[in-house]
Amino acid sequence: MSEFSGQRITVAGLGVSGVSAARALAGLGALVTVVDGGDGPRQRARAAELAAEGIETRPGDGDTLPKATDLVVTSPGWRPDSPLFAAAAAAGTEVVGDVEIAWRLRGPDAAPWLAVTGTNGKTTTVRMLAAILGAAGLRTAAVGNIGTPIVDVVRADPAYDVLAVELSSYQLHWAPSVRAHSAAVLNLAPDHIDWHGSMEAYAADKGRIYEGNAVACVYNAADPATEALVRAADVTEGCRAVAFTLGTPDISQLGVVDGILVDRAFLDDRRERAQELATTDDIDAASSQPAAPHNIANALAAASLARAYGVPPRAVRDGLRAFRPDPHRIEHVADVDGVAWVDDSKATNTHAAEASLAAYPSVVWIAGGLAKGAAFDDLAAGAAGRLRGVVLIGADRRLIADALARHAPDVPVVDLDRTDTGAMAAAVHEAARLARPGDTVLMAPACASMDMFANYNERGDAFAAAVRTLAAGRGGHEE
Ligand code: UMA
Repeated sequence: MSEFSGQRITVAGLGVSGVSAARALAGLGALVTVVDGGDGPRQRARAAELAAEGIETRPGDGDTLPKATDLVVTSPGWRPDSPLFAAAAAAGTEVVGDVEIAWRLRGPDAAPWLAVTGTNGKTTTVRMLAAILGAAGLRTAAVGNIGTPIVDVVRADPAYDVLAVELSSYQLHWAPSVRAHSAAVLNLAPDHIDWHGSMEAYAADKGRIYEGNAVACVYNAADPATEALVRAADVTEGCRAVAFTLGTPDISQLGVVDGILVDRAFLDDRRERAQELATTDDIDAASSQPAAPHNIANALAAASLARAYGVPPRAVRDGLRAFRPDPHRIEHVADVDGVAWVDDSKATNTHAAEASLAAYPSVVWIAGGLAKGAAFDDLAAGAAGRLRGVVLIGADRRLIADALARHAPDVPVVDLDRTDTGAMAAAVHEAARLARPGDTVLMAPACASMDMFANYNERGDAFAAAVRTLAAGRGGHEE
């Protein structure tokens, strides 16, 4: 018998996490109703699938709490101030996320979690971590915000040895009991402020990842905000604070010396010695490009968590060599008439866009989408000297246009005034007109994609398709 058996559970959201939670809970004998504010083709298709399995669904009504609900299980994207949760609070009903359910479903011998959060680099780091754990011969999976709901793997048979878990600030907000073996916060910059209400609330939710850590709290030596979260956390007795740095590491740090990733944290004689783990050339060894600094930082964070779990140095090297980066993350799509076209659709916030804009000397920048409460002044001021021109699309493009007018008044801006899916092809056309040989056209929107696309993958695919059409017309060279 499970604690959920016979309970009346309302699941909020007919998305990836809601469907997975609903199926798992119904399978354990809970009486599940899934509600969703949307009533589009996607929600209706999922509602039909669940209804066929005997699960009640209410697409088109995300505000009404079904009668006699014992527990609400929310998908991560639902804001804490949603009317459904006000109704739950009024009724004295607990609200938790699907990650919390996954934690409560673990058996006594369940796989420990190595958890990663941060404003940027989470997905890459978790994938690197899974590659390293796999190279050590461990049965593992990269799960969580990366796209595979954790509920789907916690009760897998045969069981996993250890899980590499990406947790977003939303998921951490709704998962009060999760206690990772070890966890890392990669960096902290403003994002999702509209959802959390303030930067402080966002940071506090991120900091939850360190609560109750058993072996190591991993932070970024270059980002004091991440260290402050470690200091504020209530961890298990004996848990250590370990930092990663792009410089020479101190004791209890992992860092880089002459292109070699070294560990001065997870070896007995760390006062006298450093353990070589890999070289920077091992990171994405298949690419001809030298590893970018942020990816070296991600590799060090992944190595820190793997070493905290006891993985040998050779597996760190082998895992990093085997790792392949995600599509849509600073992905070179084609060269056309001496102009490089780069897809960084994954840059869904200003911090990520700033990092990729800084990598190119002369850029035509395609930007815009859902701003999520962000301000664009710092980004516009920092990029001004590198911008050949800007093409704006999406719902919140005016915010970027206004910031550019303040900080880069001489840069030509094409405001497409469109939010339809076809706007990306028009943006590529305008960018081609602005670009000169030697420039890079960079689609790094600094915004979420959901105003125009299902997700950032679809946005990146639309960009790449438009660039390929352009290349075919002009005889360009595709990657
Ligand atoms: N919905 C409502 N009312 C709301 C909000 C949503 O009815 O107020 C409904 C929508 O109509 C939709 C469903 O809820 O049908 C979607 O729920 P969701 O937005 O929580 O999305 P899921 O499909 O369940 O996907 C979630 C994560 N999405 C978000 O956090 C927004 C996915 O992360 C994650 O991969 C997945 O769970 C599995 O764990 C995506 C993401 O954008 C990649 N994450 C953000 C980020 O990385 O910045 C945090």
